[in-house]
Amino acid sequence: MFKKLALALALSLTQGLSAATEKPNILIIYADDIGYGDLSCYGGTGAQTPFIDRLANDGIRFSSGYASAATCTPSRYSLLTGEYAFRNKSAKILPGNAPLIIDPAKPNIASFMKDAGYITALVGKWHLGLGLSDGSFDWNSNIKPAPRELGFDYSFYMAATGDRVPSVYIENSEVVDLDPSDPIKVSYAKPVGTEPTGISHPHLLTVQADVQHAGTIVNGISRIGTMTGGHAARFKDEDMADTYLNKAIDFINKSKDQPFFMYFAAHDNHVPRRPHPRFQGSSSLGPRGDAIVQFDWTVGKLIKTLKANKMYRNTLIILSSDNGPVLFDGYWEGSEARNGDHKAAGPFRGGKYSLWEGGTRMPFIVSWPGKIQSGTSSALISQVDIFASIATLIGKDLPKSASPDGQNMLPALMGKSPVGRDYLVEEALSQVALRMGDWKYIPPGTVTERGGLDEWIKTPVHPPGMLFNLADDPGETNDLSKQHPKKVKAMLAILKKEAPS
Ligand code: NG6
Ligand code: CA
Repeated sequence: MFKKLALALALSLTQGLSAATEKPNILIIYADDIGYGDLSCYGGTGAQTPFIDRLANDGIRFSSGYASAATCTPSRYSLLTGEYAFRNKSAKILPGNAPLIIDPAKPNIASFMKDAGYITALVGKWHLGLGLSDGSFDWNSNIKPAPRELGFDYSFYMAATGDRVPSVYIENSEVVDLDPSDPIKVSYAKPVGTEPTGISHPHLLTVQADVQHAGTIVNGISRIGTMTGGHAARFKDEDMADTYLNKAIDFINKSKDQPFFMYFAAHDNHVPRRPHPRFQGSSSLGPRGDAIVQFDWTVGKLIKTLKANKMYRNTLIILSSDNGPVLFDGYWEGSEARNGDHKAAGPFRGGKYSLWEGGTRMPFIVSWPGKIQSGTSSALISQVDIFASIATLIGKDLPKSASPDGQNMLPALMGKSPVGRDYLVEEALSQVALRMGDWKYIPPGTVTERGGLDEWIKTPVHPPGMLFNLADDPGETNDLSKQHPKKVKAMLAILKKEAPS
């Protein structure tokens, strides 16, 4: 009798466990504009990130993990669809009133996970457009198609970026706290309304901005674009990290009976950098570093929530960023002056907007304490692979049209194999380059990167292009194209095939 009971118990335990481990919770934590060298576990010195360092310690820290592009919209597009963003001509940095650029009729990672029995959520920055392009879109009624139509059961987000109007949150299909008698209008072309802007009322600003960021003033900060109405709905930048975190915590707490998939897309450390005052002075870098510390703290709280729910061991966490770092990005916040020796892009050249490695080489950490041994990996992997890899993980076939560019990198992501992709395409401002093995090839054209305050550096790339050996030369300073013409030819041919212009 006792034996039988014990056997039954053991059996149900193993069955329960295997059912649970087959479908782990999946949490993608996506930072904004945090560079390869910004986190202390990647050698960052200006801001300490103890919670992320511990996550990396529990899991695998990748040294060749990539965002698909050096700006936000295209990287996010690739992450959610498994398609290189250069295949979609609309996948460029979008204004706040752009139509949705992901086709709800095609599978994406959220719809796929929902179909697989997951409860799905988006919390944070969206920046992939909303509504249709036929002029029917209205901020004041049902916002559609939106993340919900793409398969997110729950969504709490801002439309674009912190520095673009409308400066409001949206929950599912409605602007949060919208007063119908104060409707929202948004424009990026001809200004709407008569509210103070950075140009008309510069004395109201709490931070000076460049001319592109000189639109409507919200919370003392002028934004890109103009808006009227929605006064009760406008967000306070200082509370944004806490607001997103609390929504994510609520979602996790409510997801006990069903595995969850959450895409948590933080604002930090995009501009405007207004971390909560309790983080003020927490780094040596000024607001930019304080926002990194705030991001780290947020990660710590998410992990604490998982642990409190006994979910941590059965949650696959992927932490990365959408593009490389930038110090000055429109507001005089003092990031240049305060940077000191901190190397935001680590050993790499360039950063946000740039085809140099700093644009797309990202911090990339994967943790699943129940399943993954800790370590580091130099496997070549891209965020475009996450969709296909997760599909393999949960054992569900990808629909035919899904994830055209993603490869199953599960063995590499789980630390079971040191081998990743043979090659991948890097994109910056619609230009492309190829990483293959240790080599990087940049075709003829121009490489753009942010210079000092409000400046751009443009480096011409003459035929036959530039070739670097990243193992010896991570800073891309020594062009070897003349020494290796065959390699140049072979890599150009692959690039032409992968990314026909
Ligand atoms: C640029 C903005 C920059 C930032 C970026 C988007 C100007 C001059 N610069 O156009 O401040 O908002 O778009 O960043 O307007 S991203 O991380 O979302 O791609
Ligand atoms: Ca970004």
